[in-house]
Amino acid sequence: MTELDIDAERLLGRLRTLGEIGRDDGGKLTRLAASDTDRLGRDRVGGWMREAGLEILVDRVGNLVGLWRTGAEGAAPLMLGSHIDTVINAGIYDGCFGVLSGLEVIETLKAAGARPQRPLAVAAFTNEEGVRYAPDMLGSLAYAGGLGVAEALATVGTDGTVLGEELARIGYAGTQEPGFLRPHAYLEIHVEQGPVLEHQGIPIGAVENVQGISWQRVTIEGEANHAGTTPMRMRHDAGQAAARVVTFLRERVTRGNAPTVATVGCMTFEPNAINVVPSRASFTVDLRDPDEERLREEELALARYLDELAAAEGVTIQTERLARFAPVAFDGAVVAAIEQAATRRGLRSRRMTSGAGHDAQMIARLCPTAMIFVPSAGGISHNPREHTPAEDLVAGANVLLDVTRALCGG
Ligand code: HGY
Ligand code: MN
Ligand code: MN
Repeated sequence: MTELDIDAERLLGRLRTLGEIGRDDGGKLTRLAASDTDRLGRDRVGGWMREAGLEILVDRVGNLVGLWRTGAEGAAPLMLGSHIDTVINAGIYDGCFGVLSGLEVIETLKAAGARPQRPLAVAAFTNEEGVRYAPDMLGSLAYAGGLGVAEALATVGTDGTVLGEELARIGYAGTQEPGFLRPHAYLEIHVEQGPVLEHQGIPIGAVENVQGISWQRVTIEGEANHAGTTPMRMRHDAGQAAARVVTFLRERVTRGNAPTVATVGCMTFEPNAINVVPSRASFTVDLRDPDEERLREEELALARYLDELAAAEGVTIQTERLARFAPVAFDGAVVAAIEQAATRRGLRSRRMTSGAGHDAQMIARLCPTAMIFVPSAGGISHNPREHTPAEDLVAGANVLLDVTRALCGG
């Protein structure tokens, strides 16, 4: 296979440009799914896809796809992609690196006069982050047939908006049915968002599986009372009960050496007044584990603890499931192709598990799928300090190019 390289300056420049879209007056970057800033990001990426001569296709849940109709008539496309929606106060690489690298690979092949044996597509999936609308990976889940379109569009956000209405408002309520292109294979490149590659000095991760995810919202109803006059033993303090759950989770998942992780990322009290015992606490629990059995055990242990807590504190506790995805194993042949491509470029690689959820976790239901990771500085992500050195970004994108060529004869 003749050596071909991506256009590093074009890729890095686009990452910086997209990374400026959606910053607030304080410079914080936030492009929540189907928001006005998400629209601006979509418009920018769709413009680059159009300039590259790709056909732009949008499905009913807003998944944005650029398609190069080439190769054998009727052949299933090789799909690249990720997401461009972000968390709150985000970095510029999470998701965006995957979409822009996929576009860069296609543009490089087109410019080189390559003649792939199959079409090439690059997708930006809706609402991968799940910050505004749960579950996360909603767009790719719908694309893979794991969530009905009507149900997806009826999803109510944390701000009370309805996803379908918001997609229509920003002009991305497309007409294609999710899954309209069934990929031959799917490849996603992503920053690792963890410390492993950097710590080991390895530039390429050949991701062979993604851990399972369990999201739920817990609501504790206690009794408002006077902070000064109510004896401690007479309180039904929803805030105190919530704090005990947070401590329980930390102590439970750190008691052994299992890789289970637990996070309480959102918490609100009512009436949220300095001198009122909280009557209500609402918070989210994010549990993850690469082993389905262990994940289920952790969910059950939490449920048991909530029952005990309700009795002990004299409160009522309700839970609402927000997302639940089993661990996913990727395709061994595609993982091997990633390792071979890295080796051919003289790059060390290692097989690894993804701690974060990804669209690939959903598209793996449709076709052979795998991911490429590049190192994250300090293992940091979901944080404006998220960073990956340019040489690692370019090396990763070149490996994506080579695997793409290997998979579609480009
Ligand atoms: O939550 C996740 O793992 C991903 O960032 N949506
Ligand atoms: Mn991501
Ligand atoms: Mn993310």
